[in-house]
Amino acid sequence: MHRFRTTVVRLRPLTAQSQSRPRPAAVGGGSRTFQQPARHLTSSVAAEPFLNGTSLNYVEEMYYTWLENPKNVHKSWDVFFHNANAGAPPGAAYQRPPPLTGTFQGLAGVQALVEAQPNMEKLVKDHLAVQSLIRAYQVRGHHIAKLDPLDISCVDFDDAPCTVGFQNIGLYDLAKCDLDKTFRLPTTTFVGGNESALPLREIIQRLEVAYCQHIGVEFMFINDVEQCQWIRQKFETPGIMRFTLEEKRTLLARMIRSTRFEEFLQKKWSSEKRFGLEGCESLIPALKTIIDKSSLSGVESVIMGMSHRGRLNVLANVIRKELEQIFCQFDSKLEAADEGSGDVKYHLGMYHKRMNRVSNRLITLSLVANPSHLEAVDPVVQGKTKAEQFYCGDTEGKRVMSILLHGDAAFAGQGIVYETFHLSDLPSYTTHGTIHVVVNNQIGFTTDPRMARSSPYPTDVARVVNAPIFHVNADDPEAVMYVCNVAAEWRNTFHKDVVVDLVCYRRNGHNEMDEPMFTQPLMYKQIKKQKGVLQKFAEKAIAEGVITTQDYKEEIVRYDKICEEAYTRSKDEKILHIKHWLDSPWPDFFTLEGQPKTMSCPSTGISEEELGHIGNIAASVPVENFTIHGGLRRILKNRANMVSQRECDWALGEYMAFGSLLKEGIHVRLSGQDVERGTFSHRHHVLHDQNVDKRVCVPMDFVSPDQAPYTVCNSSLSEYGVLGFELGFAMASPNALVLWEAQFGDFHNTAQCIIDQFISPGQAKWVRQNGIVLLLPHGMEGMGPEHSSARPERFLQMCNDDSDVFPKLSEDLAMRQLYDCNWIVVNCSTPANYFHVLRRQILQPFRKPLIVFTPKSLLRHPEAKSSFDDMLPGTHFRRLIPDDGPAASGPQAVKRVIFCSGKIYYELIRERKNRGADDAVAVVRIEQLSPFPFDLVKEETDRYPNADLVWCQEEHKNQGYYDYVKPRIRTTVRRTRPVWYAGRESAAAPATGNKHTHLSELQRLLDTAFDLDAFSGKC
Ligand SMILES: Cc1ncc(C[n+]2csc(CCOP(=O)(O)OP(=O)(O)O)c2C)c(N)n1
Ligand SMILES: [Mg+2]
Repeated sequence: MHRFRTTVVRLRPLTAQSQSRPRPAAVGGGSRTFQQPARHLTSSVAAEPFLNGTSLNYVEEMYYTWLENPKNVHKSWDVFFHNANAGAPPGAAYQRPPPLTGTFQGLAGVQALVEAQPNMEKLVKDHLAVQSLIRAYQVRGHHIAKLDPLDISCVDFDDAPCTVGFQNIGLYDLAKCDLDKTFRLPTTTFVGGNESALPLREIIQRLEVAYCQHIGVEFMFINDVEQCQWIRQKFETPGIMRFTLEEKRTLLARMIRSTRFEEFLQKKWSSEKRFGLEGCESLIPALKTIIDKSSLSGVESVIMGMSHRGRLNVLANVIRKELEQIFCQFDSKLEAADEGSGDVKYHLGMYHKRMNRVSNRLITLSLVANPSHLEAVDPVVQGKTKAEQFYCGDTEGKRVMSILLHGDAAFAGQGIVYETFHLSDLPSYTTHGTIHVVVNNQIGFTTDPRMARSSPYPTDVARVVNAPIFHVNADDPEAVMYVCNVAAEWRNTFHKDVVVDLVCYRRNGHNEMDEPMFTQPLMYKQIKKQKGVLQKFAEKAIAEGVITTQDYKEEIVRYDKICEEAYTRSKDEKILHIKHWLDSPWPDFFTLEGQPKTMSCPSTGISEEELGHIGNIAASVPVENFTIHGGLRRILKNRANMVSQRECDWALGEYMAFGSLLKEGIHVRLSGQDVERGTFSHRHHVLHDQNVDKRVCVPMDFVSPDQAPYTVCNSSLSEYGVLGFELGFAMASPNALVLWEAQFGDFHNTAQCIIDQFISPGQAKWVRQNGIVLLLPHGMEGMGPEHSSARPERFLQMCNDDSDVFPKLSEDLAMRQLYDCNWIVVNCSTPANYFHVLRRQILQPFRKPLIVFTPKSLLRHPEAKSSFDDMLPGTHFRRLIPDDGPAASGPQAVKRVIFCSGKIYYELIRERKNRGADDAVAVVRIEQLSPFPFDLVKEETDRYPNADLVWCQEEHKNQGYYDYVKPRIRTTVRRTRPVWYAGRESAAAPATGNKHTHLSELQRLLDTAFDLDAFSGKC
């Protein structure tokens, strides 16, 4: 009894879940009122020895069965439920069941029944025990499943004891003699098939087959009963894992391709790194099964992300990249045809449309190019998938889906995996279910899982989103194929994430040159003894008569010949075209040669009428009976006033840019933390009804009846995940303005990997363009070391323009510079310029990432406003804004030109006015920092021949823009004039935490900027 109690205690949290199962409709019409048995019974549990917390499960089972048909339960239960429904007080109803024939007749009758059923307690206990045992298999069967082909698994379940198996029935107070007794099966199992009761021995045997062979199903944490039942049915139903002869032959053929491909590469290029798949060859049939099944259910496009392991094999045998294109990548003599750095072969992406032979439907497969940084591509794939779904109106993910492949160490170790999972169920980020496949070779480079993670499985991170996890022994290709089928069906049914954990091994070292015996001697002794999976599977298939030995050998010869022929053809390739490895082509956007269709950009201004119209939308609540907050009413009124005065603040400038692009059919998507309102409460793109929960209004949706859709979405609190996602979204189409806004600019560094590995060098590595916009609030406003700097110095340091080369001046210089740059970095000082730069992003004939340092206090600065005149047709983005005051009218008399960027401009002109230095000092704003406006800076330095040149910034000297602009201004003046510095001194932190220090630093730098003797005598 003690052991039984222990088991019960252990299982209690699990049994509690069963109370949430859907209730079957009551039979026989409306008379049954006993709708919540668990609750009725709980109240009287204390009074009844056999009805404790755990037995509720059993009673509940009985109740549902009785509801379906009273004859399906023992008469005593029938009477009991009948009486309870007839109004018997709960305690009395089950304490003293009445005689079998009558209605409730009082305690004497009930006593008679108990006496007539002396084994009642034992009966209940045994049924409970069987039910617990079944549940234990469902919960813990995977603990003892034979998942590891090497049989050395280091999965550590801590103190969780094994509670299943014949040897453990004692834990449930069952004895050997019970094995041949027949037990009713609860509705939470499908092991019975068509039987509703089975001998215990048979129940256990079937559970062993379902849960403890080569598949370990982890799903009981899912808190949706329907989903649990679905999985149980898929794995418990007797004989469910059967394949046709045809399916088995296809599987073998795929195993042959997978295995022989690696062997071929090994034979031809034995000293090249390829991160082969040996030890997990069943990955290829796994992916192909998922794709076949998904194609059959209507999926037309699959977007994949993966790291190094097996990538070439996936390209060759899943995506079907021409083999010669892969082989020629191994030729070190091939010249690169494209500009840029290119990338190593196991990072390149691919896009391919082909006929799926199983479904006979066209399917597009793309593999997104990725950096070495493991898992970084995950959110990018999700974003691209979401975009493709969005643009084809696939609101439920039925036509476009993603597959993510992971390594075991990376899946457990990289936080981006978790961040990406958390996007999976958010309305503006969900891709309606991703299939994750983990190549779990039980090692990460040289590190053993026992040192690499604290969770038993590498897949435990997926539990947070209630994704079922199917662990499978990758040495059993049939089991692999089965779980992949189920995973694809799961996604197609529930549109939620699912994980396939391919438990395998890595036959070689981390790469083919690496010696694994240094660090994993025992594992690799075992691996050396391990028969290859193809050989094992082929032997089984031959023994079962699936294929003859001769057919098998011929199939191998056939595939080897395909490889050889492709190898011969690959020798004809003279030039390496990275653009043949494009993952996201934009065929209509470029010419057939992949060039921009023009090299000019039209005016980014819009008509007065349009400005007025969009401005009025921005100032209105365009739906009836919608109560907005009083403070917002004031904001909107203020906007209306600005519109009537023909001017814009920052928020209105942004509105004009978005609204006009939407009107022109360009989708705009703004995503990031709290972007709907705006961190600084200036934007208010989503209005909330003050009286009705969740009722919102997005005025931007009312710009024009045939406008493109506007997406504005508050994101999860993740930078890495969300920026990656938006980058992927922007990848799908050039005809969308996709913006990610950081809460404060400095938080972008938690997404540094996306910036460093994808955004900055993406085009150079992968010949693909991307027009993503990063909005990074920036400015020294006394808020302390954080919340101040978006780190302009880092973005500028990564710009690819040459500080020492003054470009050849020409009409199209600005466009050429933009075309050649890796990204554009701006700090706009006026709403009009912000408006123009956003519109230019779309109107220019190519796509480049745009980094915008956005203001905070300037959002409400009375002078940081623009007139409609600066936004009308014929106006453009101004890369540099010259001084237009007295200094510009008398340039010869100007003693100093202060170049600056961003908010400091307003501090400078205020100080200049205070000092009466308007004639002596010119203040010039560089709005586009990179590509650097050499031509316009030259005009300014030429205009003021007698002035000294100063760069002024509010950031510290080793930060901000100084190191970037100084050599470029020097190049502009052919190093004939020095460029002095007025700004904060070098420092480790971006800003002081002390308000007083902040203000005195500011004053000091302004003093220097206007002290015309500050630099005399220095050189
Ligand atoms: C973010 C990141 N950190 C470190 C590395 C270096 N690295 C490359 S492969 C690897 C091991 C990966 O192990 P696992 O995810 O299990 O994949 P496997 O190589 O075993 O297939 C490491 C640490 C990397 N590529 N990316
Ligand atoms: Mg690994």
